[in-house]
Amino acid sequence: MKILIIDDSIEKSKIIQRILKKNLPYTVDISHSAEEAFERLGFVGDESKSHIPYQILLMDIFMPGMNGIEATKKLKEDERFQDIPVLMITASNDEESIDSAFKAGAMDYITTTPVRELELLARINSAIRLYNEMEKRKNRERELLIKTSELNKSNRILEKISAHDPLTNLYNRRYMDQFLDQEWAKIEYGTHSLCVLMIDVDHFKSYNDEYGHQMGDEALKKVARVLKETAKRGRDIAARYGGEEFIVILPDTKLDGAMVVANLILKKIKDGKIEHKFSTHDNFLTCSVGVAGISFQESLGSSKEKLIGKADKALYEAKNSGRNKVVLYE
Ligand code: GH3
Ligand code: MG
Ligand code: MG
Repeated sequence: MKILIIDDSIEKSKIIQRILKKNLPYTVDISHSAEEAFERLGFVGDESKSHIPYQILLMDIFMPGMNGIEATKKLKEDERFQDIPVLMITASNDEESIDSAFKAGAMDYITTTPVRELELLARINSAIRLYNEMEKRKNRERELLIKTSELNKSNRILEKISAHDPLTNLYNRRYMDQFLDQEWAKIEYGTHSLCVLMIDVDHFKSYNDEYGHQMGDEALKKVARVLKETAKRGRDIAARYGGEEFIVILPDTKLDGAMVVANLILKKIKDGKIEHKFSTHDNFLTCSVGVAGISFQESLGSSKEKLIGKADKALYEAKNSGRNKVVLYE
């Protein structure tokens, strides 16, 4: 702890310094003017300096040049010095200047005609206590800030985890449900329809049986990548519905647009040439897609479950009529 006495009176400052040094284990320095003190404090010159070399200031009210009230006001306007306790030194109980000193930001004052040792020490001790309390508070605030930012980070991670499927990194069913609710609420008169594609990998059980579960997982990841890069317009999302079934939601999209996306998915998966001996198509992995859409008019009195049900029916139709194809619900 370092204390700085700022007083133009050599005699008075020495008396105060002697008392403080005799009773406290702290360094006590003297500056004979506000200007000199500013230099010691690093207040002038290097504005970026964050380390303040003194923790308590004793400031004479009346000094030639800049007086103590002005000096206190200037210091307190600087964020770095706002929490440093400033004790005013005054020869008399001049109410007006004491009042201005408090307004300038002083925490207390001592009268020095004469200097009373006990009173001086009591005031200094309460300034030290105040300083320590403020330091503790600042440390707690810093810790809290760190904790809050760690917590925000964990929350972001948790949010991501709770919305995504860990294998494919696509959205999961939970998120898809919420998303569909939101999009359902956004369907308005005059907008295009809201479309959904249900995608199911063909003969995937036999793929697993033939190539093993790990290869199966890799194949699902590849399918997921195709879905993600194909459903990429505006608010489009792809999600894992469960197992080897996926869903793509295309908000504000006409049915013919949804058919384009569905056929593109089919083609890209075939072009991915994932070998599958028991496939119905050239020994490569394929999928089937059911497409359904709903316009504003149709959405009245309907529900998102019904929309998914239609896409599911179309998918069933695609499976029954040979797989590896897109079927539109009609
Ligand atoms: P269909 O052409 O009629 O869709 O036949 P299918 O064999 O694909 O359909 P079925 O529902 O009989 O089998 C789906 C298989 O998908 C069963 C399961 O082994 C596999 N599967 C589901 N989830 C996963 C997964 O996370 N990883 C792996 N490797 N396989 C999975
Ligand atoms: Mg399947
Ligand atoms: Mg299935």
